[in-house]
Amino acid sequence: QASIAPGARQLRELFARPGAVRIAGAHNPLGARLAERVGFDGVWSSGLEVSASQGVPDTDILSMSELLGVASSLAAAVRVPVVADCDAGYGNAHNVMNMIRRYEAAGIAAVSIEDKRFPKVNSFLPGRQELAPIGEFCGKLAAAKAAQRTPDLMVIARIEALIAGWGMDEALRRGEAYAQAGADAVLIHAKGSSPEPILQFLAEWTLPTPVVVVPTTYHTITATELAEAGAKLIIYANHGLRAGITAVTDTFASILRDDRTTGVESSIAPLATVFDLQGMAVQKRHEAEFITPF
Ligand code: SPV
Ligand code: MG
Repeated sequence: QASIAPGARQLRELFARPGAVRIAGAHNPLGARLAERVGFDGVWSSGLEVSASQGVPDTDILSMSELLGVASSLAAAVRVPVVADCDAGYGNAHNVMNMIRRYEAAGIAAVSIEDKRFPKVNSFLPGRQELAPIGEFCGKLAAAKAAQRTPDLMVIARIEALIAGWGMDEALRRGEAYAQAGADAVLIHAKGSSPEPILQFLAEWTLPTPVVVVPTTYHTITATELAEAGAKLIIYANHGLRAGITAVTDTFASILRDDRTTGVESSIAPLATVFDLQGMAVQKRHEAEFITPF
């Protein structure tokens, strides 16, 4: 078994390479393995995916422990780094410090916290999108950096100014303050169908602090174009979840309609793939090594 660096070190090494790092959202270890298998550089432990998978809104309903449990299970299942969506940090700076210790101990490579008021609301939901004061959020970032015990864990500061309708100047002002407060990267989020605001932010960003983007609604732009514009980490945050919803719905409906499963057999994964993804081949090898000989 080849030894691999801890996730945080791996992520820093990926950041040091030219071009953008691409990661995909997951809400369980199976999804994380699918992302790893197709070749993503890492996995995003998505708050939206995890909350949706539990059937609750993405509005800080789940506790830190529940989200940590999932993030930790993803990190245990794959060899690529896991970046954890930690919403608004689950409270104030004290909560952030506790959160950092827990996520760090779970082998998470990077945590993202956003400058929303707790409880947060998913960025794509219309209505209340309240931002925390800049000073308060800088305090959370400084607390996060003070709390980490290993050098490599990255703290991503997520700017919600464009989401909340506060404009580009405010987004840049916040990003600069967050970099100053110690953030290892800033995430600029947007919810329009045009990539223009993101491209403008990238063009006006002058600090060496890397920029993270989440091209969910402005999906026509390619990763190559985003990388050329200066984005370092690209998060495909929820596509696995949404693909699953469509595929499962269509499959279930087809079974009821056809009165049998023959019509879906060719479009669903064979059981062999399921066994493979859950590590049956590895367990067989271990059986030969650790059980049968004794
Ligand atoms: C998530 O995946 O939970 C995110 C990204 O925070 S998004 O939902 O696209 O805002
Ligand atoms: Mg989220």
